[in-house]
Amino acid sequence: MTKPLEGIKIIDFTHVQAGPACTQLLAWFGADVIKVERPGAGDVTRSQLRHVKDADALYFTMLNSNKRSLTLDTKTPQGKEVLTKLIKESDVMVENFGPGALDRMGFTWQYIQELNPGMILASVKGFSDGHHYEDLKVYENVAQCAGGAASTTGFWDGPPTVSAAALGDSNTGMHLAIGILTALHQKNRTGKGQKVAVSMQDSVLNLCRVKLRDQQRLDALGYLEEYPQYPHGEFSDVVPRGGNAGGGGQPGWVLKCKGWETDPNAYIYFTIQGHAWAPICKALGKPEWIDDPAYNTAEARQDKIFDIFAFIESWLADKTKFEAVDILRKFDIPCAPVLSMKEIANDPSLRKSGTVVEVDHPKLGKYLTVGSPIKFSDLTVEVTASPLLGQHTNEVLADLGYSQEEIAALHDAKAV
Ligand code: CAO
Repeated sequence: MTKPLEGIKIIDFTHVQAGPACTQLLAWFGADVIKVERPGAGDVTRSQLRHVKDADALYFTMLNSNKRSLTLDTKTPQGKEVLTKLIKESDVMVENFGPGALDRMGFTWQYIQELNPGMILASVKGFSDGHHYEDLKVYENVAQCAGGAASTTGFWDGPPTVSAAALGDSNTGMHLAIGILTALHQKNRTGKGQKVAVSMQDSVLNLCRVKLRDQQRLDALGYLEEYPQYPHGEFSDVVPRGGNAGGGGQPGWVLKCKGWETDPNAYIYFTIQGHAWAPICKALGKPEWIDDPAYNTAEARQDKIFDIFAFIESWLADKTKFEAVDILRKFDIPCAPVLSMKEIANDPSLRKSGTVVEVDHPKLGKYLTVGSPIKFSDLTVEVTASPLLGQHTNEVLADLGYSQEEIAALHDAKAV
């Protein structure tokens, strides 16, 4: 079976997480992704946080599956020549170097277009072109702080907090993948390539749009009715941190279940969906609340929402998070157990759907990684091991037309 992106050749000039997450996705869908790495060292994540001596770290293997690895020193004349040939033969080049690095290497956008007018150059930077911070190098948490996530995450009496979800890295990579596919679609019609640029700050903000919504509501009203600060607490002129409150019109909270004293994840998330009030009351054994005007509208419940949550916690006290969800699901109540990474790793449904997959690596052995979160009716995504450093160097050079003698000379010159 042919895969949707088969025939698309991608120069993967990415490192760490944001860029590799993007190109891994495209490789899963069938693109030929050639990861270009510095000889001897490679992507820094190959050696970061290793848990098996001399084997590539999970940080690398989980972001670079289904790719080929070409070592190339693009600062040598021979290395530049190889890159030039690759550019002429490829459809997409993806990079997430620090600002200006590609230009300093001699491969400006103008020059790349001269070499290959159909080329799509896709870049991740911390901040967008022309931004007053455009010169900054950026990692995940820097982007979460600059994109509005940190100031709005956490509890009101604690400091700004970053999320464990890679909102700055993998999320930016996903935005870039959408940009690349859009540019490829246009190229199919016009034959022309283009530059696709995504900044980590913009990608974080794109996921924090409801907080920009809230800033404007706060400016207009002076309060935000769905935040825990309302109606008993105080608001300043900026969107506060709302703890575990639901971000939309449905109040929700993380609630303790049986065993919370010793298990840090013995909790469920409980949502009080407005039209589910009657089933909630039935599930909790509180039928008298259904028609009580002190409880039967969202507005009436708002000033006692934490008393209601406290009551639900008393109902949960003798139920594990799984038992609780099994009861609540019968009443159509939106809820879920708070799952630990260990529970996720062993979840049979996630294994069955290919969302968590086991991969065999020649040096690391068997490891778990995430599979495609996007499911297709006509494509089964198979996750293969990430390449060893330079595993495909000779193969890629031969594809480019280099003879065995020329390849040996490139090795001698330490260009590959
Ligand atoms: N051959 C020769 N040189 C190479 C090379 C190769 N194959 N690959 C990279 N290099 C060179 C670059 O040309 C650059 O050289 P100069 O600075 O001399 O021009 C040098 O390696 C360093 O590249 P860098 O600036 O990208 O790397 P860094 O470790 O200093 O910074 C990072 C890392 C991530 C902070 C920076 O790349 C960055 O800000 N990227 C954009 C934002 C981003 O994607 N961040 C997310 C990372 S995931 O958390």
